[in-house]
Amino acid sequence: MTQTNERVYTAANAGELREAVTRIVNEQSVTDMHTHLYAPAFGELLLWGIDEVLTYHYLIAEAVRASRIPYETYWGMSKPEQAAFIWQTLFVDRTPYSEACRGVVTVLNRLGLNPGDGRLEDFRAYFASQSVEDQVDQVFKAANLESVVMTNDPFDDLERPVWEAGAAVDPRFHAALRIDPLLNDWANAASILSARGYNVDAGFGGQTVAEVRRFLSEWIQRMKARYMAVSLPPDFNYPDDTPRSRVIRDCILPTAEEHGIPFALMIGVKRGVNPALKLAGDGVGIASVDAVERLCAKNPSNKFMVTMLARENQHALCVTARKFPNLMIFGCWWFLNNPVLIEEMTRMRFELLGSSVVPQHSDARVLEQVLYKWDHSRRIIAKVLADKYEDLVASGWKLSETAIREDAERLLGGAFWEFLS
Ligand code: HDL
Ligand code: ZN
Repeated sequence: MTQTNERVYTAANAGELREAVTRIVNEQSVTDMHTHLYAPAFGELLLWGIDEVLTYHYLIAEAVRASRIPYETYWGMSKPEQAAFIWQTLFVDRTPYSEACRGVVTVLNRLGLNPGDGRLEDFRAYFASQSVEDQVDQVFKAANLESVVMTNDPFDDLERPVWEAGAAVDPRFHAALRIDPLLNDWANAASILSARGYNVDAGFGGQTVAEVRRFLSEWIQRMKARYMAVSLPPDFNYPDDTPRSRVIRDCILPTAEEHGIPFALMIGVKRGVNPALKLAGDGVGIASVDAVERLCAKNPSNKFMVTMLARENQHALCVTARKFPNLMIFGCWWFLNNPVLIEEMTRMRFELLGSSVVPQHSDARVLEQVLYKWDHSRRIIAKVLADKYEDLVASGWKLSETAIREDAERLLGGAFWEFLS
């Protein structure tokens, strides 16, 4: 609602809108609802610093492609040698205008280091002078982050002990329970759970369903998980006669409903299309939005958050979100996290869903990446929002700064928290 004597935008002063939208979007702190960051309590699992920024798997793929370096030669190098190789290949020998490369330039620039003619040794000296706690504070402040959601995997042998030791986790780092092995590698996950004392067998005999639900509940409570999440291949279908559908139907959905948390599905990843690239070796495939429709239609008391990896799936996913209030779509995931596709998807979502969408998440794996991922995305979100506002006031609407602020708050975290509540 409009407050007295505040600025109001109409067709007459629409030219001033863009500046106001940019200012307000930049001032609005963000909840980054899907990352691979970890609170400092998780030690080495939190990646930060220039060598980690440069050896981001997106850049490994680009450097290996550009140089045609034999895989074993690259993997035989130490982390600093890999970082130096990537810096030389993508930033010295070539112009770094790809999105992942430009991201490194933005990170260095935002930290006050001179990417243009800076040397890797100078960057390393800067990071060596920082403590991880100070770096977290500085980066969260500079990126204007309110908090992030981690990706927490109880099947990970490095991470699990930190939770079991009851470590105090920085409240800016929320947890999400990630359960890919349970849904994508059932037989192996069943034997792991059985070895850990859950009465589970791959044939779903006896107490299996109840025991899988006990496992999920224990970890949701231990982590205070905001949601449960899984990444799924392009051929994901629901329902079908696979163990995946059985675990979703009998274990995940009733447990998510019991705890009042969403189930997040990230659909369309083809794991290991080039195993030699390791983490950088995953690809993309067009998936079925029909499965999302059936999940949402059959389970009206469950909440679903969905992001899909293929550009070709985005319009149908927006339409499906219009059909199901228990579906929140989110982010421009992975290979979609590039300006051309972020703009296309954000425009489509604003025109079909208004502010009832989570337009972006960072997927950051390295702390400093939030600096570029949010700078770059805020710019595009502000541009598209200003375009839509200009269309709106041209149709006769009166737009207050309060309304712009409320929209920005909803888009940069509010819609996510409202959906969780
Ligand atoms: O499965 C996921 O959550 C993906 O985001 C993968 O972690 C992927 O490797 C990635 O980092 N994408 O940005
Ligand atoms: Zn991710």
